[in-house]
Amino acid sequence: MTETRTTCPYCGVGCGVIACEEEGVVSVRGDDAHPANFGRLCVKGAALGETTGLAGRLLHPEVAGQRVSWAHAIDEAGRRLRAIIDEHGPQAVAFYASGQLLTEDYYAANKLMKGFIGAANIDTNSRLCMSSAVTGYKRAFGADVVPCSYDDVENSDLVVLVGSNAAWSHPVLYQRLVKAKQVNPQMQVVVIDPRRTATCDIADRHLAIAPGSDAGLFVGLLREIAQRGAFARQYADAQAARDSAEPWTVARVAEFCGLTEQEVNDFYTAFITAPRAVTLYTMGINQSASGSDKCNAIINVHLACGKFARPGCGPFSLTGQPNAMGGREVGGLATMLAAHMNFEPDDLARVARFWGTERLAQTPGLMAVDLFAAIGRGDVKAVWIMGTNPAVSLPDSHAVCQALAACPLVIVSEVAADTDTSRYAHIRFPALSWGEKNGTVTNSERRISRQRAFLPAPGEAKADWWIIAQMARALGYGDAFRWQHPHAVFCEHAALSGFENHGERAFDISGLANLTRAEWDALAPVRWPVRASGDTLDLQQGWRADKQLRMVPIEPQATHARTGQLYPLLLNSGRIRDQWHTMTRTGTVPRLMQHIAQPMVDVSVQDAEHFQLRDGGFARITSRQGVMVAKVSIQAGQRPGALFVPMHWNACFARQGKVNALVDAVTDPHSGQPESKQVAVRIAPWQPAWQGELISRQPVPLPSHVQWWRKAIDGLHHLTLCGDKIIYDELLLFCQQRNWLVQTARAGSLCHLLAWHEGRLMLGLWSAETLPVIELALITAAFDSAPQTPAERHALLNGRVNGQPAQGRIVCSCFSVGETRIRQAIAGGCTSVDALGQKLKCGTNCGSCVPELRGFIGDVTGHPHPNPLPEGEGTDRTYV
Ligand SMILES: Nc1nc2c(c(=O)[nH]1)N[C@H]1C(S)=C(S)[C@@H](COP(=O)(O)OP(=O)(O)OC[C@H]3O[C@@H](n4cnc5c(=O)[nH]c(N)nc54)[C@H](O)[C@@H]3O)O[C@H]1N2
Ligand SMILES: Nc1nc2c(c(=O)[nH]1)N[C@H]1C(S)=C(S)[C@@H](COP(=O)(O)OP(=O)(O)OC[C@H]3O[C@@H](n4cnc5c(=O)[nH]c(N)nc54)[C@H](O)[C@@H]3O)O[C@H]1N2
Ligand code: SF4
Ligand SMILES: [Mo]
Repeated sequence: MTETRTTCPYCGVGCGVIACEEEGVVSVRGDDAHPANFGRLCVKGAALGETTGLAGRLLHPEVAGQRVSWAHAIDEAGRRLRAIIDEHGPQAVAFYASGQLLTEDYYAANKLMKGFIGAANIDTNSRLCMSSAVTGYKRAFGADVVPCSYDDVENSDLVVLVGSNAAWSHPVLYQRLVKAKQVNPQMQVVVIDPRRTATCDIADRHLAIAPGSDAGLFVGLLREIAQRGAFARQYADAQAARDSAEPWTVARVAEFCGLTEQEVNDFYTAFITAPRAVTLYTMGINQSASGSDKCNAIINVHLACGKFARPGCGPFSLTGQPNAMGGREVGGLATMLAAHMNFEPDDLARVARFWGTERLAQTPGLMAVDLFAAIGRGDVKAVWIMGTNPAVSLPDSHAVCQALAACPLVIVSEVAADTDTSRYAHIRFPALSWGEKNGTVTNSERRISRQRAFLPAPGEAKADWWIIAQMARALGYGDAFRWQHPHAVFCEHAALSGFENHGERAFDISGLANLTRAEWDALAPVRWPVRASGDTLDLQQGWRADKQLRMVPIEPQATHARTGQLYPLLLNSGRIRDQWHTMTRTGTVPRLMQHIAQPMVDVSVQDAEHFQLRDGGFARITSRQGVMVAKVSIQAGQRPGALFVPMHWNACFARQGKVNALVDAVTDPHSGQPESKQVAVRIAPWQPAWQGELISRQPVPLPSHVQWWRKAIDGLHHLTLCGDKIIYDELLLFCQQRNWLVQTARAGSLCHLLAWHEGRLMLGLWSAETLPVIELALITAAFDSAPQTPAERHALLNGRVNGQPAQGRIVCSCFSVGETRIRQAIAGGCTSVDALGQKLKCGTNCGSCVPELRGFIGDVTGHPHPNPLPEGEGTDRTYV
């Protein structure tokens, strides 16, 4: 058994993980010695071992869908890229990268595009995530510096979480906060979020703010700080910021934010009087057409009342992805140069000197949304996408897909064989995944940690930096990309951070530039800066004089989304606890799908009533851009007028589950970040005629009128289906064409079908007017080893094996009441149909389930249990 210290590849908390590998089986545990998590892991981190299998991996290079050698793939990609550059200039090509690349990969991609191809058209998914936060810090501090650490969160008097559902998105940091509050019950926690989230569990106060209105709250706080004489220090533009805040009285704030004056006042008092305060902010702030202003509104109040540059204080933007921060360090965004330098003459000359290039891009490149618009217009003719899935995650995804479909050259570096984006790729490069790749990542608190390989490279997959270096060679720039190991890339990056720095750039890790490979291999987690001179530059403690800091005058803006008669509701989107982004990894782990298996739409009680939505039923959500289908979940903590859906589902996991099909491509004018959190929509109930579960050995093509959701299941395909028209005939034809033996049961709207081939179960469909709850464990066992007797086969056809009843099957269709609940109620004393009806409502509408209810009651008292499928309904048929 080998044990390897590495870092979790999911969120920006950056937890240390110890990976144990024994004969290909991987298990993980938290690393006690890692200062981000001290041994803790969340459910996603704990399930990492279950994601290292090779099912669904892209393992060989492909050109036009055909497996080719690496030499061929690189040659083809290089030749086609070169032809486009020669004919149309470097601006006609682009890279679109990711905060999930390692720093070494990211550095290499940025160097190739900006330094040698000579255009700055490299942007990343961090544009959708962190770019407003970057703009906020740069405007205030003159540098992209996060001035806080996790210790500050634990050692504060007031922790404000705004637009952050840390309980689900940054779970281990949230757990540290929970613990800190237990230790220090005086600590106050305020959550500012339009909906009541899991994060509110420990909140002393939850401000259910009107969507998009946060700037009003913080600008009003700035005014209040001045009014109460708490303005501690003076900064550039402080007066202008105060002036702009003047109209934002408590009354106006309360109206703008949909809060009571009391709520606003109480929050202001808590903030101003707390000796120390930290504000944690994430996507509820950043993903807005005025996101950078919201970030500065938050930074302004921390500066104004001196809750800054001392322990337990500060404006703390949490990074989302494991290496969003590393991407900022290498200049992965189109608007920055490497090592925190900018498109300014001195910086440009310095970077060109360091890289030894005369081709360095001189002006910023296209930001993500503009980049895909340029692809759509045909201005950009080639795009290389690495480590991100823009066909899902960018707003207005229909337009993004159209752009990709029309783009003459799409190259995708991926770990997954099939993604929404890679379906458009002409050339696919197989990349190493977590556990196989080797390099560094930087977390939210600027801590650099090693991700170490502990598994062999599968198939022909290669490290992203290696693929980039090969492409550089193919394009004729090989001399500047001679690295043989990620250690060499890291040292070059570290050296650039210190190059002609003279203490001017906060990002300086030149102290790590001369690490030997062994030292780099053993590198312990370390926070930057790490300067070669050994000088410490404590970014938490007054690293800049007050006069170098700037307050930004803010005019709060309403959300861009315009609701009206046609689109009366605001749609919000974000994370669920157990899924990661576009599900390419977490969507394959059965354990992670048990929590939420289908995209839901959270609806307030009032809206559910008004739009006639039933809890557990389906709804169609429509915006000016597109439509999605989700399961209705009525939530007491949901604001009337606002809906919430997960961001995760996509064309690989559902027919119409992609929220960005609805999102308009509106962006912040300073940061280019899209307004992903507010979209004007309408909602309507949809009652499908039938619902079912389909489990098969191989994918089954489905007609476009069927809605489906993929569920994670080992070695098989499992779809939950529903639609207006039953697919019995199509399925029968599918089996017929394969000469499979079919066994069916049909009774009214109920349709069960099993297909057999050479004694093996090939597929099973269990469908009815409402979703039959099938006994999954027993059905998957039947795929492993087929039941032998006709009686067992009949029981399987019924959704239950060996005569055991399925758990939780829906019995009362009208009120969606399942067998398990009914049996529990009977055990609890409901021994008549009337009593059951009073408690659960079952049987009180159409009454067709009453006999079955009686049967259950009889069962308890020793009477026979009626079989929902009468004997003889199942028929064996052969199609030859
Ligand atoms: N489980 C899980 N964890 C993750 C990820 C994942 O995919 N899954 N992804 C990671 C990444 S890349 C990121 S960026 C982070 C994101 O972490 P978070 O930002 O915490 O996640 P979200 O769910 O996108 O949004 C947070 C909250 O913003 C709220 N919100 C929406 N509009 C507003 C508003 O106008 N004002 C306020 N105050 N709040 C609003 C939403 O209701 C939501 O609860 O999570 C990281 N962690
Ligand atoms: N409506 C709405 N849209 C959103 C958001 C939202 O809250 N609402 N959130 C936004 C945010 S904050 C983010 S960060 C984005 C995330 O959106 P994406 O970045 O598009 O989502 P991921 O699924 O993380 O995509 C990563 C891809 O890289 C692949 N991959 C994994 N590891 C590697 C590797 O080592 N190398 C390579 N080459 N590939 C790899 C994965 O298989 C996957 O296909 O979504 C954004 N979009
Ligand atoms: S909190 Fe984030 S980094 Fe830590 S284990 Fe969970 S997903 Fe991984
Ligand atoms: Mo993100």
